Amino acid sequence: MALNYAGISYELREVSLKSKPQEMLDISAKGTTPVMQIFNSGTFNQDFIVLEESLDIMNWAIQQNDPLSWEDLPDESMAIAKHLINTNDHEFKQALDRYKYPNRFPEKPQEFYQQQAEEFLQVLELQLQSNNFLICDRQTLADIAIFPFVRQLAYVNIDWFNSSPYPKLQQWLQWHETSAMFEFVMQKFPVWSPEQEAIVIK
Ligand SMILES: N[C@@H](CCC(=O)N[C@@H](CS)C(=O)NCC(=O)O)C(=O)O
Repeated sequence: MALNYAGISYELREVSLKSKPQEMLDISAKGTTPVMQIFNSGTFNQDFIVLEESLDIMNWAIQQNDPLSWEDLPDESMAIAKHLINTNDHEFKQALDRYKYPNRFPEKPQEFYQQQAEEFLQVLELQLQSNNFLICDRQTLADIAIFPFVRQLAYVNIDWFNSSPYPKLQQWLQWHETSAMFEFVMQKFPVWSPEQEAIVIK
């Protein structure tokens, strides 16, 4: 979404996590997606850098072009955004994984992990009481970094989520899910193979 927002054209290689291509592991032994290889333009020897974390990819994209000022925020708002993203990527993500796959974490019942995850939902709901988006009255990087994870949580038990006491969060999720940008990036592509013609996203 950040690449699309920044208007960056790139070659997309869809990967099956069950069968990671050697070409991916050669540039990133960590073996997680997304991973982005960026070639330095204007060099004769194929210099490149590799970004292995989605947040790094997002920040890189916005550094190239930030048309709607996703990162042009007052210091205080920026600090809140960073804090929310950090809580999302650590505490919330951990609770979400346990809530999503309770069989893999039999130490505690699923409700326990749901309650852990809900602590973050409450924080988000509070943020959304003053604005329609997490940081201010427009979409910023924090919304984009966090909403896919709230979406994952919602669909573990959508009836529960829709009847949960988080009406602002429900509206916020629905807004993002139905946005043109999200629909664009959710297009499905065949798994990459070296023989296939490059899929270039413009
Ligand atoms: N913090 C990383 C997490 C990346 C991550 O865990 N990605 C998952 C897919 S969404 C993955 O590649 N898992 C490795 C595997 O299943 O082998 C990021 O945001 O880039």
